[in-house]
Amino acid sequence: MRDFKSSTIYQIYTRSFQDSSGSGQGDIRGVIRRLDYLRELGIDYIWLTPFFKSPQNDNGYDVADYLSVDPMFGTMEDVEELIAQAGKREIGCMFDMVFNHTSTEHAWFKKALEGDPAYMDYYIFRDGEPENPPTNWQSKFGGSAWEYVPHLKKWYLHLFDVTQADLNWDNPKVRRELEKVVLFWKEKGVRGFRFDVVNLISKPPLLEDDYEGDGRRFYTDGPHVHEYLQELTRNTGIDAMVTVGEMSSTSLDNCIRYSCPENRELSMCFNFHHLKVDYRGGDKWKLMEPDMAELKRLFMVWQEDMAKGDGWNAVFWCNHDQPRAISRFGDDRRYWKESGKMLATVIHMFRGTPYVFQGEELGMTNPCFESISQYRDVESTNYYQILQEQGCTAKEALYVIQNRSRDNSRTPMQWDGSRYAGFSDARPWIGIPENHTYINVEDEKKDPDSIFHYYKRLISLRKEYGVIQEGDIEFLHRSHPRILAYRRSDEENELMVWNNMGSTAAALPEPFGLWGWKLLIGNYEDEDGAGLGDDGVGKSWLRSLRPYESRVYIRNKTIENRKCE
Ligand code: TEU
Repeated sequence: MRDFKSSTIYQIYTRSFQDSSGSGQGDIRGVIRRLDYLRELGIDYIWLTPFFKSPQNDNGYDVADYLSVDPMFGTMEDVEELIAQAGKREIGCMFDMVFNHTSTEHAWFKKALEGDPAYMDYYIFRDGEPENPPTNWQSKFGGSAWEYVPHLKKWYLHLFDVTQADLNWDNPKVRRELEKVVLFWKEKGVRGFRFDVVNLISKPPLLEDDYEGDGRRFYTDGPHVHEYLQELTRNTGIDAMVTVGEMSSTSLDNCIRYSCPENRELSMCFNFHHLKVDYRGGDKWKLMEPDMAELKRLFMVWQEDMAKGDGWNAVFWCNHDQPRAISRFGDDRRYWKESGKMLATVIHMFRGTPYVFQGEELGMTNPCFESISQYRDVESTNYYQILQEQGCTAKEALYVIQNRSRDNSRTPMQWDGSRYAGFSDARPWIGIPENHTYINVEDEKKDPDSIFHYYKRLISLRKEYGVIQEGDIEFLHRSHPRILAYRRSDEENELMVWNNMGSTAAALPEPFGLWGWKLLIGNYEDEDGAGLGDDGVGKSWLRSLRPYESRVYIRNKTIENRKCE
């Protein structure tokens, strides 16, 4: 299996990828059926969102048994076959370990509720009066982060849904149990893991009220988190595998520590700072146009400083918790194709490991459902109410949900233009955007200029050029409002990546001489303005970029050096 620096990882939202049973829900056999597609795209690893036994209150992120497969998704044999079939295609499977919390349906929590002290110590219970939660911390899905259990006269902590109880990682027994889970899947042949909100696992010894925020500053990147991750890695031997931690509201310094090889914690981290640039006042539920200057600033800081610290980024725009990037940072109507390709170029030429979320490689968009009844996510339905309690009209609340709902990314994979998009024979569990009639795998495979073929090319370029994987990175025109330009270089090659992140043409602050440079990839069919000679090598100047235009140029340093000698 490929090392993670030259790999591209594909995220499968298992419930929405492919239904093989006619239930209207995606399943494991559906994933097996589509492995050849992923191989064609050039994918090295697939990360599957949780398919473990679960009441599905948070679509599988509420795990009731880490070692069994929810019948909704298939059987253990199906999973074993998936691992084997993926392996045959040189695709490694990464499973999603939700270790910050379990479902309240988990056997451990049930024993805790029976009052068994050993299992109560698996969770974070605190004494208290029914009307007075131990702290004022807020759940990430809205409301208090504490739930009262009358017969125990205690509260338990849930940073997410009330049915997702936080585990007590300070209890060594919990850590041993979770190591067993990792080893179980490792022995089945899994090649990597994604660890859900893993920077929230270490809570401070004293829980106190937060008068500045929702409590996150006390438990994010908590006191023992690095120690616990090192221990998990050491005791399970996963440092030879691909591991990625999802880091909520984290800091750059911590991400260096999580991902630098000498610390032996994880291969890489997800952080979300760049996906909050359209949160007004930092509030996800307050809309604003993306602040492109801030987006650029975050990319510059994280790309350059992670490299300096020998850390490694997971680079991405989309996942199952985020609206579709093309609807958010691009233009999903007028410049659908151009902006989809531009966004891909920005990420795929970065230093780090790119993640493609299912359908992103097609330019799938937000569905823009017209009624709240079409939304499924617990967070969306909660916030629809909360927004109205805060004074929004129902229409305004719906508008916010349309833009911010996690369901934006959870609609079924668009395989073809048929009624249920080739996802299922039955009515899917969630609606399908109407544009599946032309945004779909079948049509895009036929069109050599499609977003799909562009992703395919980006993925193969990373494998071909070491400079894309590990080259140094330096940004140019740092204060330009729309042009995101950077130089990558290693001993052999130099790369110049130009992106116009806006909907109108942009002049370069100074023309860029193309002599000696070769166009590696670009998102406009005609090469006007590229200044290319017949041999594809630049002969003149690049002076401006068209709306959402991307151009990547390469020049071989060794040839240049030879010329100088
Ligand atoms: O998400 C963690 C997280 O903090 C955010 O994605 C957050 O849930 C969202 O943006 C709220 O605004 C992970 C999973 O990716 C998500 O699907 C789960 O619901 C969550 O953990 C709990 O397991």
